Amino acid sequence: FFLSIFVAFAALQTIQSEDVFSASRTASVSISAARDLRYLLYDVNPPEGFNLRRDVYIRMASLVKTLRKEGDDWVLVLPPWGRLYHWQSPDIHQIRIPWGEFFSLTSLQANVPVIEYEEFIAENGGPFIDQVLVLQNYAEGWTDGKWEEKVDERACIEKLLYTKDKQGYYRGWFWGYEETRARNVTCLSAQGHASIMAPVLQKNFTAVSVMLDRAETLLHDHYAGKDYWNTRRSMVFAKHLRLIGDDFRAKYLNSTDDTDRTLYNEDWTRMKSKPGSAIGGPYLGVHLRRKDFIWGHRDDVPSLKGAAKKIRSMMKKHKLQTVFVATDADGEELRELKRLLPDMVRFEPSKEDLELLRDGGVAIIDQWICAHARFFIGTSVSTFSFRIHEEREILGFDPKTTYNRFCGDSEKKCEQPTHWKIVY
Ligand code: GFB
Repeated sequence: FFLSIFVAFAALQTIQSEDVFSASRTASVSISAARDLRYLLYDVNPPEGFNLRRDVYIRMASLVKTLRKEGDDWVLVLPPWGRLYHWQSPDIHQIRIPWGEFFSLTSLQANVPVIEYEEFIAENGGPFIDQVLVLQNYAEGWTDGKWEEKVDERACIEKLLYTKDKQGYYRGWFWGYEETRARNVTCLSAQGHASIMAPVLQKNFTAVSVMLDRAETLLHDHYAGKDYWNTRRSMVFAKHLRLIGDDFRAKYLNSTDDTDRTLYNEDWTRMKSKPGSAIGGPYLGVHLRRKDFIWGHRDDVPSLKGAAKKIRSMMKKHKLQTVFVATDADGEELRELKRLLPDMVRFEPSKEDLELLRDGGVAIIDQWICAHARFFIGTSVSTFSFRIHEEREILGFDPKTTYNRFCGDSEKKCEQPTHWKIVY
């Protein structure tokens, strides 16, 4: 009896609080008989970077929407950030970072029910995941050269990154949460869009918590469609990062939202700028991707000299005196770049600030500043640049000012990035 009073009271409180964002809980109260609460967790191939992971989030959000349409009360558990290959600033703590440090959680929740991993542990009653599904391709590739959508339980192709402990639980990386363990691990060969997993999660693996590992194996349900854009628009950067970016713009780049016509609405559902309405600050924004992009000797990435030449010609053409450069160039290359462009402006936090912001926060501030520039030029096929394109699209820039990329020094056919228009 006491328990039922307690449950009813808790339910009442949930309803009374009218928290539109905790859709998962309100929905499960009213139709709890029909809809069971289930959790979808996921992780991505370890070497993948920050913005590629943001892309995978969009695919998972789409899957959760499909699952919610067709049955249970699914909630997406946000995989903590950390141990990213590109986040190499020394001596700072970079694991178990919650999404709330980089993104606005209420904004994410207005799109699809999400919770942080630690909230999952609390709700779930412990750090246990019922079922891990390790996604992989088909060992035999496409049969008959024909591509078809399919999912099948198969033997694991690569060495499994999970090991059984003495109690029979599976141990693995689990975002740096050593106490987390899984009850089951199964390999699935999957070929297709994110939502091909929906029937599998409804019929074959019916555990309460299911984690998809190597989630990047799944494709977008509909790249750049309405649902893609809703999720993308809901990925509002955390307010403190936007404010730091805005202060920097005002202080060093003579750029404010009023003069640049880049007024931002915290509530993404109301943010609908007219294309071409934004002017942007009086500077050229540059994203120059280096490191693993040059180590592969790709011919679509310029030398530093080539990049500096292009930057100067763009500044001249657009009558801009200032250039802001976001780059992951390392020591030697950065010195060379500073020699070639002595006046470039960069966001370089002090050691203390870096400890607070971490590499992810700095990446976001770099993107935010590039997103507010009068003109932008990025790096070929870098998802870091792609996310800047989208941010500028949201802010209402003329596509001519956005979809530009550097060409390799001897690249013959230098195709420029595709313009993806927002679907509201
Ligand atoms: O973001 P991301 O997936 O973009 O990965 P790509 C690149 C990482 O490098 C970012 C850092 O997460 C940042 O940590 N980085 C790159 C930068 N450019 C900048 C910059 O201008 N400023 C700051 N602050 N940080 C893909 C990777 O990277 O490239 C893949 O996701 C793989 O794993 C592939 O490495 C070759 O799409 O450019």
